[in-house]
Amino acid sequence: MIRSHPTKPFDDQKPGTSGLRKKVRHFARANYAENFIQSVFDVVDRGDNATLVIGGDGRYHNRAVIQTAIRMAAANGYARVLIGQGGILSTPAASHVIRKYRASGGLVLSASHNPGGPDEDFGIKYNIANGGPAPESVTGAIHARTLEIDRWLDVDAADVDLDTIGTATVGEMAVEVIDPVADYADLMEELFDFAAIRKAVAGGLTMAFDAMHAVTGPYAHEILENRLGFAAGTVRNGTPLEDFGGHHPDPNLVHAKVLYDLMMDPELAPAFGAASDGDGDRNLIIGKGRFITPSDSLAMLAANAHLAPAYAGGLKGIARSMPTSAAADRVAEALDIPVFETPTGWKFFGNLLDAGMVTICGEESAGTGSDHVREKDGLWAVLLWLNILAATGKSVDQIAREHWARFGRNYYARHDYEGVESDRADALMAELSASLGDLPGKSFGPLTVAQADSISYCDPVDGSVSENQGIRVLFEGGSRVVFRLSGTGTQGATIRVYLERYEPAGGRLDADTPDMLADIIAAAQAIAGIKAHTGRAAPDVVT
Ligand code: G16
Repeated sequence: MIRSHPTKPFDDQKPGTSGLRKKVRHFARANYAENFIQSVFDVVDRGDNATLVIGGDGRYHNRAVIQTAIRMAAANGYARVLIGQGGILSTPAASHVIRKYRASGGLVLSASHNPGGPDEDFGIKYNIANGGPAPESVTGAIHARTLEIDRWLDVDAADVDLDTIGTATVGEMAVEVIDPVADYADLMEELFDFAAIRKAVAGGLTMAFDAMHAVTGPYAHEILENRLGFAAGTVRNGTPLEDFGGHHPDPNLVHAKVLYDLMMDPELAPAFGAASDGDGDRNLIIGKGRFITPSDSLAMLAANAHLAPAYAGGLKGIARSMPTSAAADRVAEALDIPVFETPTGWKFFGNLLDAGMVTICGEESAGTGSDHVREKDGLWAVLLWLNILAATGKSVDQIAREHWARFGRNYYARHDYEGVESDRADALMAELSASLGDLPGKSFGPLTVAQADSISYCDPVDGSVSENQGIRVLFEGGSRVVFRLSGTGTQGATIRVYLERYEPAGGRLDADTPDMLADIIAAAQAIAGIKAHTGRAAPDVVT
């Protein structure tokens, strides 16, 4: 029997860059998750006999929300729900399952790279039938619905056993608990030359993969150790834990420092090191003695993708988010294919991928992916790197050096100021916006501003316009600084400052990044008055 529960709207359920993210305690309040899920069900396209995928990264509160979502889906007329065993589906695996089983959409329960546990973060994101994050037209409709919702529906049913693969019935709806790894691992085996990688492994290729106690552990065990033959122990921290072992599952140089230190150790480092985040969509790539920035990784993967079977026919185009360095643009130019610059957020790549205009996409925030799914995909990037290493027999360092010698090098860093009072961060951005017209022609040390603007994006496929997507200051000679507020935090505001300097082929290609960026960092301070606004003398995280 369907039950209708009266409720009142919450005024803070506007989805951010990647869905609704809040502290667990905030999410666990009466009606909070229910209102959001009901708002999704009330507005999304699903037709008759719809299938819904529910996946999560295994963080604290995952199982409780899954049981709620199952009862609500049954009351809202879904015919079938697919759930990963244990409530687990990495975000890229969820995207694949939505596409493969022709689901009308999916609920992805994750706060990505944010910490987990009773005092940490939780999130819900809705993905549409193409497997990708809902576009702004849909998230806008969901948000509007949250502001007027007055009831949510469920059925009276016991919890489903999430740990046993099989089928159950809730109300009139079928619930299928599926193997979360198999479909995804099979897809990877179709895309990449597993035989060549296996041969390289047998020939001595070694690696360390840090799953950060997050969702990729089971995927990495199956693919890297079982299918590709890497030694047991290659996958570290491979058991998903509800609190990620108390760590921050963000694969960057700060939170994956143990891996970084290992890879910089000339005696102990394996040939290749990688990590992934809470929900498995981000990646960190480090060769022995050589860290690869996410922006460079996108460019190097694009330049070498033809070595993997799925991309042997070439790429249709490349897309990158605006704060991502322009390294990939030079590859696109050499390949004579188009490059698209989108706002931050994977959802902006969806239309380009669906329209067949691009094959590979990437973001500075450690996300890279292709048209195989509609999410960024951490293990996919790792496997494409492995495929390239196996096909060329070169080291990561060699591939990087040869790339820079050919295309030049985009020195790049991101400075994050975290937990800033929202008012102060807003004031900084407002003042910066107001000063944009005065900046062109002004000099900061050796740098002169060529152009300064606030980014707005017109989607080339559907013509939709997204405004205020960050502030960009371009200097003469191709250096650049971008300022934007993070859309994924749950506490105060995070100011992100993206710094980039291009050094052409034949220039200084092996200098230290902080040295190369020093003038731009000083200019960014002067332009935005970060210290005056935030009281912070230095960023909290540099990646
Ligand atoms: C999400 C989006 C990414 C985006 C990132 C930006 O990542 O999926 O496409 O690059 O947010 O984060 P911020 O707004 O904090 O800079 P994720 O991994 O959190 O889903």
